[in-house]
Amino acid sequence: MRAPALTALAAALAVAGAPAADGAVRDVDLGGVAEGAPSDAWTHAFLPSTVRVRAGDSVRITPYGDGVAFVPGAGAVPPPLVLDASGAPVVDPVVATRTASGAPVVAGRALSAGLPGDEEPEPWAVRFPRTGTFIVRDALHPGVRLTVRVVGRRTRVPGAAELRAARRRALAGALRRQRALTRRKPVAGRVLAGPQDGPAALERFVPSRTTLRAGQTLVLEVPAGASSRHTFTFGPTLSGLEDRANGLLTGARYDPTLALPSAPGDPLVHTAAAQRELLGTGLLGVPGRARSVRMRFDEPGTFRFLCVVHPGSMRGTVTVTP
Ligand SMILES: [Cu+2]
Repeated sequence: MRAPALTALAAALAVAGAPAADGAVRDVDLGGVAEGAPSDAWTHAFLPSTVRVRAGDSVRITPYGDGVAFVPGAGAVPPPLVLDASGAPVVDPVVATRTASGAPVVAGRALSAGLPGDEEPEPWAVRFPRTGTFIVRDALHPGVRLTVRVVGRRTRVPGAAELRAARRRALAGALRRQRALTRRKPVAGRVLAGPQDGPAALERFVPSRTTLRAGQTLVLEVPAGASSRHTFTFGPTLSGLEDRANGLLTGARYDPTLALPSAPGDPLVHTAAAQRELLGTGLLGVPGRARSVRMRFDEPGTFRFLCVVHPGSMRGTVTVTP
């Protein structure tokens, strides 16, 4: 959440740095889903992912969800998460701080739409005064990038209608992949968080219900090259966990007790007592962390878990029989 004073300042700067009157403004979406997509579908992409504009034009990026549009300074691309001295993942402050909408791209200076707060994220524009090829990234979702080709003022560039059509095509392509993902079969002994195919992803566990015998071990994993961060977190009640997890990203810092593994060891050992406390994998696949962990279930019962990054949609159940 941003302080009100800062928000007012940002608004004032946004007006001061509004796109130049002589430049066109071209719209690009960050994320979004097509109508008819599975309810937990997500698209990790700029739509479209390439745009051609003239020098002096602006690209206005509308985020749908928790993406953060980010223009790296020359040679400096901070990872979405860095580990602080205690080993807890922290969002880089350069990423966390919103710069004025409409600001020009200047060599060596990073521009960021800032972290999403409690309110609906607002569109954020970047002006491209000079010709060349520029990359805008989603700072929170690795691999998600927008290529902006800035050409001379006499070169033809796509108009707003062409861009709209390109957005629709990109969404339709993602929808096909999202539907195919819903048909993907679970792998025995494993639970996958957030299946993904290219830009198409589902915010769910596959399978969402698993049954095994006491003493058996599950592999809990995220896909290779996943754009999203996920955890497997067991706790006494899902609503209590969800309360703790909500707003995980509204500060510049993850709650380390949720973001880090709650216990050492491989495998993590699940017991009824551990479930009453908190048993979590922490964020899987962040730099320096594995993308899978093993968890052994020692006591019979039915145990629910969720992902602290997506607590509303990503929930699952493990049933342990004697
Ligand atoms: Cu998740």
